[in-house]
Amino acid sequence: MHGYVAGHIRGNLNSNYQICHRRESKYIFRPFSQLKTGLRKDVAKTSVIPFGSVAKTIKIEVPYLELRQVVQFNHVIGWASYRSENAQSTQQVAYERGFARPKIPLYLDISLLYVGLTCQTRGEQFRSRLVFPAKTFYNGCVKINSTQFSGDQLVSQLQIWAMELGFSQIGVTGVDLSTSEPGLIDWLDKGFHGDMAYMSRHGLKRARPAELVPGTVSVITVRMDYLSTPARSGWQNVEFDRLSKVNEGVISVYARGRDYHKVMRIRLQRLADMITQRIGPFGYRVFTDSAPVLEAELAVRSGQGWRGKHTLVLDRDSGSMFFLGEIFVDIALPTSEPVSEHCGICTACIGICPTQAILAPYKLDARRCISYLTIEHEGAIPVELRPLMGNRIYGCDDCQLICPWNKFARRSELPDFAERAGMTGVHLTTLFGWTEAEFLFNTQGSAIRRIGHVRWLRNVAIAIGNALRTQDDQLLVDALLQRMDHPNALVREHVTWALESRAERRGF
Ligand code: B12
Ligand code: SF4
Ligand code: SF4
Repeated sequence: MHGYVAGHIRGNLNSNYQICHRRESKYIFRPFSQLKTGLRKDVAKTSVIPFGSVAKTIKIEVPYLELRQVVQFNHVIGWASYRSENAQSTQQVAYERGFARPKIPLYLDISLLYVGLTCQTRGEQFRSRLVFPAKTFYNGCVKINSTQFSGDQLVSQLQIWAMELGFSQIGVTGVDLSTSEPGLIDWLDKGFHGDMAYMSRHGLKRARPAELVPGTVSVITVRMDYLSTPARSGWQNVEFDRLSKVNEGVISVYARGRDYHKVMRIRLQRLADMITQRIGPFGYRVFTDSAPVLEAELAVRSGQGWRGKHTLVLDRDSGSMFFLGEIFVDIALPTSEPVSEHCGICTACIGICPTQAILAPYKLDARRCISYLTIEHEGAIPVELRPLMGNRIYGCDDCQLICPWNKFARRSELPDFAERAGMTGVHLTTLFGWTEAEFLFNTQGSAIRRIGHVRWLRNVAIAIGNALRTQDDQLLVDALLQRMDHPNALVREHVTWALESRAERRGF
């Protein structure tokens, strides 16, 4: 280690020490032995060893040292490298900010703890944490703002808070998703994202949390169950039955309550606030399906479940009927273990997909997925896929309904996800008859609102067309005829297609 400390330490200590090669920087830590911090006498006199063991620091500049309750440093960390899982973020941050030398967050073993450190560089605040050993010489705990905790304790506490907030589980993972990058690149190269431009816009940032939010060293992942029907055995059959009622529109289970983006975001923010109250200010950002983040990959790495062959995350205790969310944090937390995968030889989700969107295990061509077609896709729905969509007018659940693990899907306790009136069992003519104002009113606070009235009519027109393939129904025909003059060409084209579906049934 080679370093330079030009520091002023309040509380009796002034230091201006040169740290030379092989000379332990005990001077940095000498203050500990002189402080009245409440630490017990049996705390060993410290050295820099725990620090150096994880941060292979080549050069350290500590121009200013300020001693508060424990120790806080405002300093610049020079050229350094450290645990391989963070090397990537080091480079990314350095590159992004145009640093001549990487500025890094310090990262220590999970058994080690940290106190606040703020690294000020070029007027930008690059927050990170200086980690101090817990078990090694602090009797397993560190005082921060008069509060004692260990990393493990904090994560256990997080789990409790998370439950209180309606999450089902939390996990923690690091920021290295480099092994997911080839899969992401391949998926984009094949054009599987269709016209979801936001999927390609940010390139590999999606797989690089520390590039998206510089300073991120850990990711807290959460999941939230959303099934609103009683999680009795057979809920899947109830949903399958809906698909056979061709005159009714089927809205995907996840979209029948309040928009999950809102529900999750508010609660993630509360969770972050609770952490702040506990450990003091720290750097973070909350996400749920709201930014370029590989949420499923983070979830899997943090033990929320395994990847099903339909690409969703599922778990033995909860199936896959849950949403994912994350808090990117600039503090190093102990990571949770991934779980083993339990798909075995099952391929039920692949087989049942109405549009064969799952080309192979873990390989989904979004352009064929009904969820994409009804929600994300703006233009005309490919004619060859329309008959395969049946009465699914918003999203699709088939690959989840067939999954044996979803017998164990859990019911959400949150009133937000309670099924709203008019979301199931509604005749297609009613849904198609909604004016724009009625559409906006009926979908207030719901994710459905995002697609807008035109796409809604497009989707329902296809469902009506498909119903007319199986039966004669003048009500449905009349509903279509009333939309023949719709000002939007997309709607008119789908109405025409739906009317022509009658002829196909008759074999003309
Ligand atoms: C884009 C998107 C879609 C697209 C594309 C879906 C997809 N599978 O990519 C469309 C519109 C089709 C879609 C549909 C749905 N979605 Co969506 N979607 C997303 C979004 C925004 C990004 C997903 C993504 O990154 N795709 C890009 C590709 C590259 O990712 P990938 O398929 O995971 O690719 C990886 C694998 O192929 C892997 N890989 C390659 N080979 C192999 C081999 C093995 C062995 C393994 C393990 C992996 C592997 O490498 C790739 C890189 O990691 C996420 C939110 C987010 N920000 O992450 C939600 C998200 C995935 N969706 C979600 C949901 C709920 C759905 C729907 C169920 C909604 C519905 N009912 O209609 C459907 C399900 C369809 C399905 N079978 O996936 C949830 C999933 C929750 C869960 N339990 O997993 C998410 C996480 C949103 C959230 N915050 O909760 N979605
Ligand atoms: S249906 Fe079968 S293959 Fe698909 S996710 Fe469930 S267990 Fe895995
Ligand atoms: S959501 Fe539906 S269309 Fe999409 S992959 Fe699953 S079964 Fe196929």
